[in-house]
Amino acid sequence: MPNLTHISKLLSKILRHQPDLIGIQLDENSWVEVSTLLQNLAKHQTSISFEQLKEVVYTNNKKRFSFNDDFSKIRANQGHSIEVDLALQTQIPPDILYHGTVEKNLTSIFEKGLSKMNRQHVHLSADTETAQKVGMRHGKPIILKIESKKMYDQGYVFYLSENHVWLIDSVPSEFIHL
Ligand code: HQG
Repeated sequence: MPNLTHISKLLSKILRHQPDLIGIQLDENSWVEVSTLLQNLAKHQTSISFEQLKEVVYTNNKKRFSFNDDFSKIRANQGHSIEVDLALQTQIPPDILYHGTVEKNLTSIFEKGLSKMNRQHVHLSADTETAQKVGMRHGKPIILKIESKKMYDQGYVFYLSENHVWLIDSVPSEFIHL
């Protein structure tokens, strides 16, 4: 059986970006039947058991996936590029949230603000360590401070994913500081 990290990466790809890679469809809230997922993975050279799938979900370092209450469905908690409605609850953010990026993006970010690019939301975190890790995925990390409470007070809507990623449509540059 492939290792857990490999399965997790494959699941991220399928459940956030390309369900058609293994011939499945997500429902409008991003769920897919666990049985369909496992059957179609098996058809595509990745036979894993329900127990192994549970292990991936529960040991995942960022809690990227969730089951529904009766374990019949699974979905990715955030990070989608395909259009889904995660039915997220709006939340009051802390005073400051953080965004990890890299230097080459800064001119554009300070000109246009933060955009969701290929994803459904801009991703922010409550701690600098997470922002550091997110930035590091693109190169030498730079951490931006976002005046989230001020934005909230001005009517911007914030969501918090199941795995504690703060999500928002966009962040205008006036609220972004180095
Ligand atoms: C940048 C991972 C130029 C933005 C992480 C980032 C996260 C701009 C890149 C999640 C810009 C997009 C998302 C603008 C934004 N001009 N560059 N106006 N606005 N950018 O990967 O936030 O491990 O789509 O700074 O942990 O890096 O997959 O977003 O550098 O939570 O679970 O455009 O992905 O989660 O890159 O990461 P991404 P992200 P997983």
